[in-house]
Amino acid sequence: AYLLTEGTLRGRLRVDAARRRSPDGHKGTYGHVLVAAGSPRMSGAGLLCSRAALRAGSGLVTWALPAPLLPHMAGAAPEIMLAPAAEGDWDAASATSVLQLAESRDVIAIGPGLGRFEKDGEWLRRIWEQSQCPLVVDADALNMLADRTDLSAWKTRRADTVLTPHPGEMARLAGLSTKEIQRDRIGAAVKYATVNRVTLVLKGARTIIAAPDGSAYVNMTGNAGMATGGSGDVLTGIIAGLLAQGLTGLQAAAYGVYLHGLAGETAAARRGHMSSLIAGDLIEAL
Ligand code: NPW
Ligand code: AMP
Ligand code: MG
Repeated sequence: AYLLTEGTLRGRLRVDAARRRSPDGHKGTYGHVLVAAGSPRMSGAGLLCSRAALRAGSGLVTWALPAPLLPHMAGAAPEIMLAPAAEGDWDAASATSVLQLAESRDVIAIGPGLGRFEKDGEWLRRIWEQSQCPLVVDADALNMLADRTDLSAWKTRRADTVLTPHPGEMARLAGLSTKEIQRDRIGAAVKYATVNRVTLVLKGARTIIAAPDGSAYVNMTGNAGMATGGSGDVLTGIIAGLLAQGLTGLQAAAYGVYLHGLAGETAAARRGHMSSLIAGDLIEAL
């Protein structure tokens, strides 16, 4: 495993070259993120994820959300476009809506605040197999994968796929306890990434980024102030925003985790103490 430093990002991962903003670029140049997230009790997760994608530099963000949320979210963040994708809760038909919306977007971020609405993974499987664009899978969408779904039986995705579990979600994915995951974080992340051919971000202090080829990176940025509700939803948006700008799954995951941690350090310094940090501060610090 490599330490994730600025040198690693610029050198081995070649992130620098992929991050130039062309002087004559327009909003279409920098990609369009589709965020499929949120439910009535967790609308904040979708809002944080969408705002983070914009702050990471994505040109456009559309937030696909359950229709009942729409009147409450209109105006919450005027830069974000809203698309009702489910009549009530996320249901079987909403996968079709997400796929239709994704046709004219460059990346899908899926999972924050969806709630637990379906256990067999079929909903996610449709989006996984039928969408052509890079995919970031987080939170409740990971829990669908974990419910005894054999991911290796799913069709290999043509575009990059990034999974962002925290240790609790990773334990569900791997069928182990959180303690077992924490005992060998690099081993668990590399095994899952190589077997399932995904980029795996195992979050927590010293986040691990594992690539499908078996290489792994250990992030050193961030602080315990980031252990606060919504902080992971922000990371999902950042990684999606970087994918939309043309970074690969591994580049976006590694650079996104690094930036997310740096934002945590900046936000803690601005607040005066890390204990006061909240997830929205990370977005402002970006
Ligand atoms: P324990 O307690 O240590 O055994 P869940 P969630 C473990 C949304 N949100 N190191 C830990 O287990 C999300 O997007 C919405 C070790 C913990 O109890 C999801 O959709 C918000 N263990 C949904 O809520 C803001 C760790 O996992 C368990 C660990 C549920 O997500 C909040 C919790 O995992 C939230 O983001 C670590 N570093 N981290 C909003 N404003 O709308 C976690 N664990 O049960 O998957 O619950 O992560 O809160
Ligand atoms: P989630 O649990 O999905 O909200 O994600 C929490 C986010 O905060 C992840 O990106 C974690 O890596 C980060 N985080 C949580 N605790 C710490 C910590 N003690 N040090 C650094 N980062 C942390
Ligand atoms: Mg989370």
